[in-house]
This record gives sequence, C-alpha cells and structure tokens, in this order.
Amino acid sequence: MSETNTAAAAETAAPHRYTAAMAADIEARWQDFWDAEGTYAAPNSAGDLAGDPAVVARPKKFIMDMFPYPSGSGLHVGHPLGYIATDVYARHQRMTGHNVLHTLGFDAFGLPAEQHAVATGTHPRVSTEAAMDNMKRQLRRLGLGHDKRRSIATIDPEYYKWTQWIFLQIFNSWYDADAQRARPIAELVAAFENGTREVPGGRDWAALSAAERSDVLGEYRLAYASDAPVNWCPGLGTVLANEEVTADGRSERGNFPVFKSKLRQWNMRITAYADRLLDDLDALDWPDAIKLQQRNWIGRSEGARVDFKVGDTDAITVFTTRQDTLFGATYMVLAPEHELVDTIVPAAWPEGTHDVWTGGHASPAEAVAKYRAFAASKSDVERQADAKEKTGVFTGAFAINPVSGEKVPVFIADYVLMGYGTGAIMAVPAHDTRDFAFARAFELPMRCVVQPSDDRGTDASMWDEAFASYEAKLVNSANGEISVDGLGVVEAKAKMTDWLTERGIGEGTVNFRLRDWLFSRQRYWGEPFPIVYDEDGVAHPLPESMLPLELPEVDDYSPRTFDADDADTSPETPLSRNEDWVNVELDLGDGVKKYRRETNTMPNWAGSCWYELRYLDPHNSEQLVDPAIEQYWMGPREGMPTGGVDLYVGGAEHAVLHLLYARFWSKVLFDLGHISSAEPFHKLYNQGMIQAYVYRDGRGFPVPAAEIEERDGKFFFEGEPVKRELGKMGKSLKNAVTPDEICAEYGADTLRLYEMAMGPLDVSRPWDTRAVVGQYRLLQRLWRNIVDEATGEVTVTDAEPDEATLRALHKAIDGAGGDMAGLRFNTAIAKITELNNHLTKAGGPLPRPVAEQLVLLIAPLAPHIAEELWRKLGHTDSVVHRDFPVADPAYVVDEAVTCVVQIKGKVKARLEVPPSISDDELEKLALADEAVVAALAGAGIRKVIVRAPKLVNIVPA
Ligand code: ANZ
Repeated sequence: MSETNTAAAAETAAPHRYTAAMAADIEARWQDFWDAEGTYAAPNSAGDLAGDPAVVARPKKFIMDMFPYPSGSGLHVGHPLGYIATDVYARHQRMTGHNVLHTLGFDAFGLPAEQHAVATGTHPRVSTEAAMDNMKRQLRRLGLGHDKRRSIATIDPEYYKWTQWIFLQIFNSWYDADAQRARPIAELVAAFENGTREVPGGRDWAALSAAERSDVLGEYRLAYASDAPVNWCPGLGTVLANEEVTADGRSERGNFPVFKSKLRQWNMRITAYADRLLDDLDALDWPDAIKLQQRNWIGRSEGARVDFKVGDTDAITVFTTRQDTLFGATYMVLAPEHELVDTIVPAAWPEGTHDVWTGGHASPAEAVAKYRAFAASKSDVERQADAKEKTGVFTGAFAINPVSGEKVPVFIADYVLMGYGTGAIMAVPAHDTRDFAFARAFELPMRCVVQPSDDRGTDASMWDEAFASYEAKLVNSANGEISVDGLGVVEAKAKMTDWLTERGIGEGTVNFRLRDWLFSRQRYWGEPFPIVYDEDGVAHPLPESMLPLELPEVDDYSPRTFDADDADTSPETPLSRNEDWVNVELDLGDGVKKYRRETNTMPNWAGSCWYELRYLDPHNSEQLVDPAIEQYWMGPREGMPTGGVDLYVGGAEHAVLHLLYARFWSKVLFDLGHISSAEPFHKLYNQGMIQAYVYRDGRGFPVPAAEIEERDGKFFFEGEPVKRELGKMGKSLKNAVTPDEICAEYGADTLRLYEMAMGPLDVSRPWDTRAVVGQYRLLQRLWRNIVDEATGEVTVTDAEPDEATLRALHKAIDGAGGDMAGLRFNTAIAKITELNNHLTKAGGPLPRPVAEQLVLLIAPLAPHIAEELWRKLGHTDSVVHRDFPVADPAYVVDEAVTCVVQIKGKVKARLEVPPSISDDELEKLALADEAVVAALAGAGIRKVIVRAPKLVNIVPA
C-alpha cells in the first residue's frame, strides 16, 4: 500500500483526527472570526481609554517588531521568527491582565522597488503595494494577533505627511547647549533681534539680508543644508551615508566605487545630542553588545585642544587625549587635506632637511601635492588600518611645542584623518604606537615622558616599541613654569589642561566620533522634502497646511548614473527633471512668489524613525499623535524613566543606524514637547537567524535544496554528489522554504510551534523541514486527548484529577508561564509537551479542568487549535482574553521524600522533606524534631552525619 493510501485509510478510520486539512479549516475560520470581532483591537483613542476603565486599569504593554520591507519575493520561514515570538509574548501578556498593543506596518520606501521600476517601468507604488498585499496574506495565515487598524505603511501620504512634519520641526529648531535641549528657532531669532544673544561675528541682526539671516540660522538649525564632503557614488547616481559605504570604500549596495565630493546636502545635527544619546543608554534594557556598539559609534573621548605656534601668526590646533605627554611631543602631523598645509609650506626645503623627510622631491610644495594625490586614493578605513609601514612627507614647516619650547617639524601623513578631532595631532612617539612607527621610519627624535614599568630604561631611541601604559608616572616633564613630574596620568592631564587654559593656548575638550547625519538622497522613491527655494536660493519651509507634499508622477524613476569610476560628475535627481512639479508659485505669507522645490528625497531611514508613535494614533489628521495616547502607551513610568515601547524585537543588524536615528528623533520631539518619552524603545531584544543548508554542485553553484536526496549521510542532486554548508536562507541560494508551504502541509499552529521550539530565541538555528512533523504530532496528541477521533465528540469527564496529574499540570503551568514571560518559548513548549505526554500515557478521558487549563496553556503558542478546542469544550468566548492558568503552589513543589533520622544508628524519627533540601537545612530540621530532642535528652552532640535528602545520623557526646 502506498503512503497516501495509508493516510487515507487512517482518515476513514478516524474522520476527526487533527490533520493538515482540518488545521486549514480551523485556522481560516478563527482568522475570520478574529477579524470580524476585532479581537486584537487595543483601545484606539483618548475617548476609548477614558471610556473603558476596566481596560485602562490594566497595566499596558506595547509590543513591537522591527517592521518589514515589503519585498517582491515575499516571506520565507526565516522572516516571521520574531513576529511569531512577539505574538506569543503578546498573547501571554493579554492573558495575564495586560492591555496589549501589537501591530505591524511596512517600511515601504526604498531602493529595490525603485530599481524594479527602472527595470520594468512599473510604478514603485504598484509593485510595493502588490508586495505588501502578498506579505499581509502570508502574515495573516500565521494567525498573528495584530491590531490591523493600526497598521501603517511609510509610503502612504497620510503617513509621510507626518514624516515631513517632523522634518519641519527639526528644521525649525536649534540646540541650546546651555539648556541641553532643542528649542524653536523662533526663540533664537527673537534673542538675536532683542540683543539677548550675540549674532556670530558681532553683526547687527537688523542689518542682515534675508539670505544672510538664513545662513546664520543654518549654523544653528537641527536640519541644515551644507556643502559637505559626501560619498558620491557615480555608479548609483546618488550620495551615500558613511554607514552605507563598505570598509573598502565601495557602495554597500551594488559594490560601486565611492568618491569624496563636495555637494550641497541636507544634514541632521545628531551630534548635538551625542552626550544625551550616550547617557540615556544607561536607562535602557538593551543587550550589552548593542549598547557597546552605540557607544563606540558615538565615540566620546575626553582630552584637550592644544595650540602649537607656526611662524608668528598661525597656530596648529591639535586634539589629544594625552595632554599629560605634551613634553614628549617631538613632531606634528596634519591630515593631508588640512587647510593650513597650503599656508605653512615654505618655498624651499629648510637648510639641512633630512633626505628621508623630503621623499626625494625638489620642493615642499611638490612633495605635498604628490602625497595628497596618493592619500586621496585611499579610503578612511584603509588609512586607519594599522599598516606597519607609515607614509608621509615633511611640509618644510616647524611649530613650537608650547611646553618644551622646541621647534618640532610638521608632517602630513595619511594616518591622521581630517574628519576626526581637528585633523591635526601632536606626535608622542615614545608613548603612541603609530607615532613610534612613523618616527622610526622618518628618523625622528623620541622622548620618554612616562617612566616605563619594565627595565627598558628611559632612552626611548633604544626601545623596540612604544610604552603605552596609563598606569605609570610622568618624567622629563618640567620647565620653569610647570612640572608634571612624578604625577600619575590622570593628575598630570588635569594639571596640564589648567596650565594651558590659563595661558589661552589650550583647553579641555570632549571629542566625538559621531558625525552629522547626511539626509539627502538623489532618489525618486522617498519622502519629498517640504522645502522650497526662493529666487535667491534661500530655503523656506512649507507651511503645515501644504502637507503632505506628495511625490509627483514621473516617467523616469532613475537618477542619472554615470561611469562608475568617473569622480568628476555630480548627481541629477529624478525629481529635478519634472519641471512642472519643481517650479511653483506659492504664497508663503508674503504674497505669491516663484519658488523651486527641493528635488532630493529623504533617506530610507526617515520613515522608521518614528513609526512607533503613529501606531498609537494612526488616523489622527490633526496631530502626529494625541499626547494623552502617547503618554498612556509610551510615557515614563517606574523602571523606565525615559519611557518607550515595552518590547522591541528585531535583528542585531540594526544595532546602530536605525536605533540611533530613531532615538535622535524621539529626543527632538521630546524637547519640543510633542511627546513624553525621551526614548523610543525601552527594551530591545535581538532574535537569532534561521539559517538553512545550502547545497552546491561541483562548480560551486547552489542547487535547489528541495530536490536533494540524502543517502548514507551524503547528498545528491540529480544523481550527482553535492556539498552541504550552512548559510542564509533565500531565493539566490535556492534554499528558501516559504511559510505557505509549511502551513499547507501541517498548518500554521504547527509552524508557529516549530519555529518557537527550535532553540532559544536569541540563538541562530538551522531550518529542518523534516523536523516540523514533531510539533504536528504534539498537536495531534493534544487533540486526541480531548476529542474522540472517530466521533468528533469531546471526551472529558467530571471525575476529579488524580494527584500525579495535578502535579504535572501545575508544574507545566508554572514553568511554561514563566518561560513565556521571559521569552523562553522553546522551554515552555518542552514543558507543555511533557504535560501532554503525561496525559496521553495516563490514558482515559481527561478531567474537564485539566483539559481546559491545557488548552489555555497552549493558546499563546497555538491559538487556532486552542480556540477550536475551547469552543468544543462548550465555551462561547475566545481564549484570547481569557486568564492564563495560575499554578497552585501546593502542586508545584516537588513531592516530599522521607528522611530517616538516627541516633547512634537507631531510627528515632522520620521527616517529610523536599528532595532538593540542603545538608544544612536538613541538619537543622532533624535537630529541631521533637522526637530527636526527646531522645537526646539534653546530651551534647559530638558529630552529625548528613546525607540529604534521605539520612541524618547523630552521634551524641
Ligand atoms: C598625543 C598622544 C599621545 C595621543 C599618546 C595618544 C597617545 P581617541 O581615543 O580615539 O579619541 N588623534 C587625534 N586626532 C586624530 C586624527 N584626526 N587622526 C588620527 N589620529 C588622531 O584618540 C585620540 C588620539 O588619537 C589623540 O591623542 C591623538 O593622538 C590621535 F601617547 O595625542 B594623541
């Protein structure tokens, strides 16, 4: 008999067995029911909140996933891992008395849809919406309990209206460093007008032209346009954020060369928030690794700026974190691009210049020009790499070390970067590894100013490497005015900073690695900027009443791309070709005038910087979010002083950018009084990845994983042996498994259980389709424990459960409940499985309360089958809002064991004790036992031998 025949036979024998077909039927019915009933709708408005005190009285839980990009290829089984996890968690939280908000939107602007549009001519909206519909269908099939009324897509004009509105808020504010917060730009203008704040350069505000005022304010605005060096990628036709450029200076997407080029671009002054972005990390419940990555990205360094005089008028300002070692600075280095280089270079090499310093060039100007060209060909990362060989060239100029008074030569070298600190350093070769290597190569003097802790002596020229310890004391560091000799590094730094500050030649400073965020993209499929330029080129914000500014229809979606290697090109945006849209006549309050629209669009990150807020109040046409609603779901409360979403789950690949940008926008909105939460996401959790086996043929090409045959541990495709490795899941590796396939074969509840049972949520795990059936069998046994497979009737009895069953039940409730609250779904499933196995083994009909608790217990994990069984058990409501079972502690403690207490080998008492009791506890119990006390009759004790939990033997004195 063939396999299908066996299955068919079994089905005739057991027409009410839980099968894939039955699962499909049950699941579709309950999904329709939930939609029709609005089962997952959380109170939606202030009115709702006020109107239902029972709901408001419950603690709230806002549970979120990182929302997906609607990819044209749909979901594979790896994508919903996090969505299922938050769904199980949200369901458990609902059943344990919380008012839960859980929904999912789409991050739908982005390059793939635009590239698809370029290739096919289909409008990106059309392909994006089709992809969203497909993904919504796939997600619905999984039975996720989302409040669908709250779903948003970043491409909806009603959504991006508010993205544009936030841009205007940021544009219209400045950072008041004294108050440590953003304030409306109008307050700055007022201060300039009434003279309470000096206009930079001491100018008269009233006398400035509109364009001049706009320039002044541009120096303060939190969103500003500047001619900044940007990463221009001719091959893509767009500029890229630093984060979008790979370590070897190519575009993350497409792998094209990227060049530094100056362009007028919008930026976000995220650097103003560097300190707060760092400090507030402490209040967040995030994985340490992610916090560390954010800290490193922000890169706070405490140090000093020190001026070194060059000639009579110029000075080179350096940033150093080791101002204590100033006496040891024997040369200086400028970044090749540093603007002082041109000023200080003399016409000819000074008398007696070392040959190794000149690089063989006839003049300093020639040497500098040649070296600059060489350095420009390398990326920052290459330049920072700790290459053994240090390159550079002497500028011909000398500076004066302000403490030693020595003339020190000034070099340019590519190990000093223009974008960090001041782009100039004082080099202390004895105590800095890179300076040491450079000094060796260029035969520069070294002076030891920190006493080595080993026996190498203080003649640095004899050393093999720099002595870089922070622990030792300063030496050789005194002149007539200051001495730091004998001080430790920390004290010496402080003393040196004070001395420099008093003399006006330096000051303590904090430097950050963080740079402002480049916010313009030369793309079509993004949010248009709500900005127009007047005929003088002055930028004006559109009034709120003109929002949303919708994307125009265009014929050509592509930015103009160029020869990927041609650095002498500049971007031409798709919107700029649309003259009708670009050139407008508007009345911005001073009569109708001609304007040109900004033709860049916002970067892909914009829409995801604030979407959590819109989930709260998605249809509010008057406000971004009603403050009362925001306060209720996200406001600060005990244990979360900065407020935020209660749980945010997503991949660790978003450790820095998305999370940092979203934190920044929250802080601006918070400062301006629009929201009460200074942080968007209170608790962050990174789920692992679902990996998959990739099979490669002899040439190394992936072959379809679904068609692999396994024989004796070897793998074959069309008869040919292939190699197996573990990799990502995806179309290109021909190993994608879709949730649709698994749902069709087993049902959504089985898929949910399998994904949750695969291992701890934060660990990556390989997908194994053959193992899915294990969870299917669990559900079949569960069904069979409650429903007669032949008749479809419920089989429960009114008999009392026995002691062993009660113990198994309450242990499972206790364990699985705690596991679900702690996101340990794999162990929760193990405990439920154990209970179910116990019940199967015990045989006979289940007592009704046991059946009911079992159903409620599994409801967060397998909601469809739970609803169906609940209904069969005679209930008319949904399990979703039922209370999760509560364990009876009496049945949770382990069963007692009997401990025998002997005195001189004779049994005097028997104690019932928990099996996990410790020796100490057991000894105390035994000695306190009445019978034992009586038997000892006051005699002293010589020795007690304890063998927990079964034996105590007392030897009296
Ligand atoms: C003198 C010195 C002596 C330094 C010493 C270090 C050790 P972090 O901690 O990463 O902030 N530096 C400053 N600006 C630089 C630039 N634009 N490119 C390359 N290097 C730069 O690093 C600060 C240190 O890095 C500074 O302190 C400076 O070298 C160098 F024993 O100054 B130090």
